[in-house]
Amino acid sequence: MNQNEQKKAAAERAVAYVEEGQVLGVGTGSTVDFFIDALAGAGLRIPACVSSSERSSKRLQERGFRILDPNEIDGIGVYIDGADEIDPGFNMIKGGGGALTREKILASMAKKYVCIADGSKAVRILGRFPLPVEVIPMAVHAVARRLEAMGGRPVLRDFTTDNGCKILDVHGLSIQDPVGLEREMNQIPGVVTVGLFAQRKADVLLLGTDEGVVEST
Ligand code: ABF
Repeated sequence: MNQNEQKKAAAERAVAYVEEGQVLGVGTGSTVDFFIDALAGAGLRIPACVSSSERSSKRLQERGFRILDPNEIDGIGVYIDGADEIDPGFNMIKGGGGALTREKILASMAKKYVCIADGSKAVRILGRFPLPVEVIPMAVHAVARRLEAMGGRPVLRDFTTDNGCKILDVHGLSIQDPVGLEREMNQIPGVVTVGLFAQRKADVLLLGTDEGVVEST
């Protein structure tokens, strides 16, 4: 299977994790796009969805799903989203698409996080993919200096997030302690969100591979 076929296979498998009658959390990305299409064909009873981007909300609405604001609900049953990297402990780097803050909020509200990804996303140690860090604009320079002091090489992305903030992509990290690094980076004044999902990591991984979808919990 090529990369797209792996994404599609993982996404289709995720439909089995959707809980009927509960608000569904939906992430963002090309793998999630495949999931939304598969969900639309499944005919499940889903009262509403919350999504991590305008892009996913639009795709869901076009297929007949009702979208709610997260402020209107108390929690999410299942949250289905992709990743840029995932390690054997299910810690993830996310935010390549720039939606990391909304993704982290929805992940924190969910009882279960199901990660869908193609085989290229599975790594032994996180960090080859530059770690996205969303930052308040006036703090970009100060935060960049702090990230350098932690051994990273931050590069400012030419992009403004849905929250009006900037993203520093931190290169050159080899993340041995994902929980500790997430905690440490979260303490830097001006950091909105770190794209390290370790304190709230995935519960289930559906990984598309040449041999089919590998399902692990
Ligand atoms: C979201 O989509 C992001 O956290 C991650 O950056 C991206 C993965 O994209 P794709 O599914 O297109 O590889 O999950």
